[in-house]
Amino acid sequence: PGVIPTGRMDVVPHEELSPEEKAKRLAAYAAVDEHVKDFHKVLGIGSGSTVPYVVERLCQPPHCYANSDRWYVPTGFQSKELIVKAGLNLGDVDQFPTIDVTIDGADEVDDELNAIKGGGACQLREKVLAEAATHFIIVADSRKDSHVLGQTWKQGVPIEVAPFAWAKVFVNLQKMGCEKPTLRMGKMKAGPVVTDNGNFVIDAVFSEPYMRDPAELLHRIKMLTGVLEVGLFVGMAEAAYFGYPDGTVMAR
Ligand code: ABF
Repeated sequence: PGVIPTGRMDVVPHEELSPEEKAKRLAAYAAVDEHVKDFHKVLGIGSGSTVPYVVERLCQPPHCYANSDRWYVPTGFQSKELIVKAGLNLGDVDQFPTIDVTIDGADEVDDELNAIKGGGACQLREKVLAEAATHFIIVADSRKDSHVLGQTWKQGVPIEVAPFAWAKVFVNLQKMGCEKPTLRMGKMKAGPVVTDNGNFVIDAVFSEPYMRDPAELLHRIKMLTGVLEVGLFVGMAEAAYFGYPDGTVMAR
């Protein structure tokens, strides 16, 4: 009583959502309820189609009561729009180099909570926000849950590269054993996808033996000059929440 909830979002009734969307919403709500505390002053907001449900939850009681003194840091254009449209305080990582909790989606998560991220071409900012966070939490639907990376996400490891260096990195990846590097193109194929940081993305498919040691693969790719960030998030996540179409959520 006496406290005005801040933050606004239109909430689609649960029964109107598809089973996949319901699963994403339930995973996001469970992660927020478990990991966001009233005293947290800075939250990192990731990218993708699951994260809008994170923001939705943060705009509901009891979380919304903390919104007026809390700052939200986005991983890219999409999450910035989400934060602004929800009426939340928009911050940046140079203002808040330490974040209490970052919640983000993933393309695939293995048994050790290592993840492939970057299907939305935001992996550089996503990794900065994951590393800046005291607690990094993944939210996803059950299709992302995997034993070994590369089993369900067949598009390859997203690698953000300086535009000037993309062809050289491409050759480096082939020499390293990458089966199929692809320069990611825009929808109309008129030119490469350009990230929020003005860079290109190479999607690099590696066979299972490489994917079984994501730490080593990450290290080798990162050493290539021109590579700005690799969409392998190794040993970063504290927990992952997977929503299932039957309405259950599994946390690991
Ligand atoms: C971001 O959004 C990315 O790292 C990943 O590519 C994607 C996951 O999106 P979704 O929640 O739509 O599956 O988190």
